Amino acid sequence: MARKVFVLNGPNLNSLGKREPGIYGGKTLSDIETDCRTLGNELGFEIDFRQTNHEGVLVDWLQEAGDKAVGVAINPGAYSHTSIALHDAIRSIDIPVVELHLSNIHAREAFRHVSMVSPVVAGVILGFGPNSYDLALRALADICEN
Ligand code: CA2
Repeated sequence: MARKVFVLNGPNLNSLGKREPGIYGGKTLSDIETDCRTLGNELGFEIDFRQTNHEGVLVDWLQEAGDKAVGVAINPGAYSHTSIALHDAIRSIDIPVVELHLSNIHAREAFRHVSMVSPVVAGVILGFGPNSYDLALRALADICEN
């Protein structure tokens, strides 16, 4: 049976592909979901791909992943920079979590330079556009092998 991996997406990522392609790339979130499913098949993962604009929903999904999944790839969107609740939720689960970002948050506004979740994740992938999702899944596959 394929191992379940949650791919979680935070606020405004549902607008991808509609505006700001120069920063985030031209793909929609639906395009990225399709790519994740294709790669998931290759890696032996069953992908559960979700997006919400609500912080508490991300907390609920992280807790759910702790019970059902072998790992999580998460783009927490702007909550990366503010959310102690996400930090605590990630700390509370015993599976690897990879944080990812489409853009290089360190090359942007100062308020994006800090991530509240980075200290409690297995690793961070950023700046590769939609390919950051691909790299995050490959990182999880590597972690789950060892
Ligand atoms: O680079 C990333 O993946 C981010 O997590 C994306 C977030 C941003 O707040 C983070 O600092 C970095 C933004 C999500 C998408 O926002 C859009 C805004 C306008 C049009 C399309 C998407």
